Amino acid sequence: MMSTDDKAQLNRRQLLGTSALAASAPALGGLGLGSLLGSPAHAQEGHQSVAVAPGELDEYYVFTSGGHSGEIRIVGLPSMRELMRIPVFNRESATGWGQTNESLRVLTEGLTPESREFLSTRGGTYMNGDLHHPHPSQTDGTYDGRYLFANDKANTRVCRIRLDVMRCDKIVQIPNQHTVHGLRVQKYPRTGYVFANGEDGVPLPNDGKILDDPKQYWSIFSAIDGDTMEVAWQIKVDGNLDNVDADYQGKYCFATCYNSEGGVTLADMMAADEDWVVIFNLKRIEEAVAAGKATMMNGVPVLDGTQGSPYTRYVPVANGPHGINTAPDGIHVVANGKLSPTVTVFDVRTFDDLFDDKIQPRDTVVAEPELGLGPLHTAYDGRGNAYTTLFLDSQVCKWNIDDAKRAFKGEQVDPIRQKLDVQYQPGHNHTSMGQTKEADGKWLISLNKFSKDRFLNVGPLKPECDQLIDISGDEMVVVHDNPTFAEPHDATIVHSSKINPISIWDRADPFFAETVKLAEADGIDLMIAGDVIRDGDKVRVYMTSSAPAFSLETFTVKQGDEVTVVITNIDEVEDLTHGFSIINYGINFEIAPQATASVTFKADKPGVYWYYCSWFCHAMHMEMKGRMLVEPAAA
Ligand code: CUK
Ligand code: CUA
Repeated sequence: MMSTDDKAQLNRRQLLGTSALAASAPALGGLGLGSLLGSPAHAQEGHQSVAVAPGELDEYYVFTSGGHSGEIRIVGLPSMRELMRIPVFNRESATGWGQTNESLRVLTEGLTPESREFLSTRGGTYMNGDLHHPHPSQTDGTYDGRYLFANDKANTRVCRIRLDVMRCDKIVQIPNQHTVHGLRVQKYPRTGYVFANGEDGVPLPNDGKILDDPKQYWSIFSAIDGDTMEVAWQIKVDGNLDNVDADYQGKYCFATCYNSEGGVTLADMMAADEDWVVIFNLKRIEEAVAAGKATMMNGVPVLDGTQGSPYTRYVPVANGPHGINTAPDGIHVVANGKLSPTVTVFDVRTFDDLFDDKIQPRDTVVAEPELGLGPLHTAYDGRGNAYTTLFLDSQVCKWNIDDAKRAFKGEQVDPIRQKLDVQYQPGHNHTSMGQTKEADGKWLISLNKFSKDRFLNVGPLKPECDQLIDISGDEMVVVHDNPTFAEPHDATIVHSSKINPISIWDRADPFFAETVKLAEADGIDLMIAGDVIRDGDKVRVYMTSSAPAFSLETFTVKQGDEVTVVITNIDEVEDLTHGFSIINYGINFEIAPQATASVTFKADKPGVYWYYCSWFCHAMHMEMKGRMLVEPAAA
């Protein structure tokens, strides 16, 4: 049955315009939200169906992180089918990410000078990354379909994925900072800033002059300009920084700190009873940077945001908070206790007074419910309820924000609505559209760290277990288990209407514009190419691909030449991708319809080397091949 609460919240949703169907829900009373808002097929128990029939499309895109796989994955919801992988901080065999000149440009151009030098003897780029937090760009508090941003915890980078082509087009490595962990985007007026938490403290500069002296280590908070992918400003903080989120007003962002002690051992980090949430005042920071009050370090203005600064406020919370999540009501922010069984609820409307020193830091706290053991992250349904993962209890706890506030004021009310077992040990969780003001309260995904007995045994290394939970009714119901490879930390569930990718590349696309310029300088028309240009010991081989043939069936180079093969897929058919692989030369990449892709390598082995199309494209796909003849140097 629908409670009065639910009805009130439905009216709120109606105001926000999130669902035309929701408007009729109160009148229909006992039917329950699931049957009104769900997919066409409904199971008996009244929960929404996960079934997406063959040929049918999912309602949502889920962008999940690949953790230390370094990639982003696109999953369809509710089917939980994996739709695509976007290589980012990894090297990827099928697409040639990390091998093509176009991808290497993305992987190398944003490196710090120091890393460029470090990597010069290591292939020029990092081969690993640890991608935790994928978050799409927003305009006015909801997704705008432009970009997706994510962090690399392993090598202190932030990437940008273009959502029109689902490809990474920019990576910036953040100077002065040691790791990027928490990452979220500015919600209002638009993204805008991408906020990136520096988790670990190091000396500034970190050049070896200071080593085992933790008192001189600093953590850094960075704001990256999402349009230019340059670091706009940084701010030095006390303690460390774990997770971050932003408000819906464009005024503040806030981060958790689990190591206020500045410890370098587990015992040190857990020593104090309290840590804190640090709040950043964006306007004050921008004004100070504009007024030249920042110190330039490695090309970035850095402010001092340690305790007592005008730019920050430190609000004490129980030891070891982890996730921090802004509610879709635009008012509440929840910091998750991790080592404490509580979560701390802030009211962002109090932050102006806090920065004006009219109230004390703890006056910003409006509730602190005890939920269970190991609260890590919180998601929202847009109906006033919050869903917090309990890592140690292996549960999701559904609780009501208003009731938690009443209990905090001393009223006898239990904010907890339901505790649901999940399998097992959840980290992040996510609701459909729940990180926007258009939270629709239909689905929750719990990203569980352990799967143990949930799937066929695949050896000592088990998959993770992403569970889909129907939250459309009064009770949460687990409806699907999805095994995933290492390791989804975080995800974003975006309604499909917000994302509009193209199917065929635009020839004017900036992704391969540099390669087009190279061809123009050689006098080559890439759409009719079939030429070999020699320039000293540099050879450029231009060809087209059109099913089932490359325009060159043979080309000849000399041993020792630096060879660049440039291929343009002139097919205009949707989904007609070709590949180019040279046998025993370790070369393979993908060329999508109307794209140009290229690779550069040294032809250091003489002999006959067949190349072939590696993406099945035609009945004569097997015959789509040719030979590279490498003349011995002595000849
Ligand atoms: S962190 Cu992994 S479970 Cu990197 Cu967002 Cu909380
Ligand atoms: Cu072209 Cu297979």
